[in-house]
Amino acid sequence: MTQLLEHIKEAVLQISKELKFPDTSYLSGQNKTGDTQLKLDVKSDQIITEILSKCPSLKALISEEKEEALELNANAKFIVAYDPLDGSSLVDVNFAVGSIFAIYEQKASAKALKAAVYSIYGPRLELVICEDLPRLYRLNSQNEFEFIKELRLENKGKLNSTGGTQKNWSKEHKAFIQSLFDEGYRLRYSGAMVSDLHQILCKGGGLFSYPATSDAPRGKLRAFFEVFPFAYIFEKAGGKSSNGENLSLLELEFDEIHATTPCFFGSNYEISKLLKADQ
Ligand code: P6P
Repeated sequence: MTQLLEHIKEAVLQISKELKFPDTSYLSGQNKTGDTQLKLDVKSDQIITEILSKCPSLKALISEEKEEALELNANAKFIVAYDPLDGSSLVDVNFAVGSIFAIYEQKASAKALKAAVYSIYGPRLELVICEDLPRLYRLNSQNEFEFIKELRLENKGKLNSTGGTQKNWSKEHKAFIQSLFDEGYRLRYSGAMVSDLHQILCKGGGLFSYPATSDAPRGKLRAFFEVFPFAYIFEKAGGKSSNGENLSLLELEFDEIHATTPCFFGSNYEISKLLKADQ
């Protein structure tokens, strides 16, 4: 695991350099879930593939930008599923974006998750590594990732990060979201889940939601490399996750590597409130 984490650090350092003077133009193609691809999406994917492929403990790579899994070492231990540049469509407006990594042992399954990692390419380069607890690291002036603090969620937060197009929300979801605003929650939504979830983790709590919508009945966010790693991190931080009905997103199982699911991540109070509401 240590060797694999070092390769991830090398890859995110390389991507952060790429983002300093990026080519923000689009390619003609789309990825498997229909997102129009930026040259940056493909470049970030190439960087991660090239660097992580050097790691002997890696069995396979699953990427938002690859149709199929890339088989590497058949007898190796780990499978890494990743979103190479989450929120990439926001690079042209200079918003913080990031890379998300889920590290599975032997099988890509939520129950086989051993670690989750994400980077934030913002005013500073930060990295959260979660095996037992989410630990925040920041790149220092010696170009090393320096440990800053553990991330823990309070029982109740103040932030409400509301994904999806509101006109496509169910009336039940709209009523639930409004009930949080009526309690004084503050809207915090950038359109990059990695940054929106990082803010909730760093500010001690709240709710991030990307529900089933009329235009995305199975949700938009991808299970293996977006939803499962953040569900793992939120639950290790003392919070909860749900698909709107279950008690944890990590109960879900999918065969299709680009499967999506409605998802909610938050402190205990907000997820408990969600499960009592009629979603
Ligand atoms: P919407 C970015 O493309 C992404 O995959 C997530 O990072 C983000 O939370 C979501 O899509 C934004 O989707 O439909 O709210 O613009």
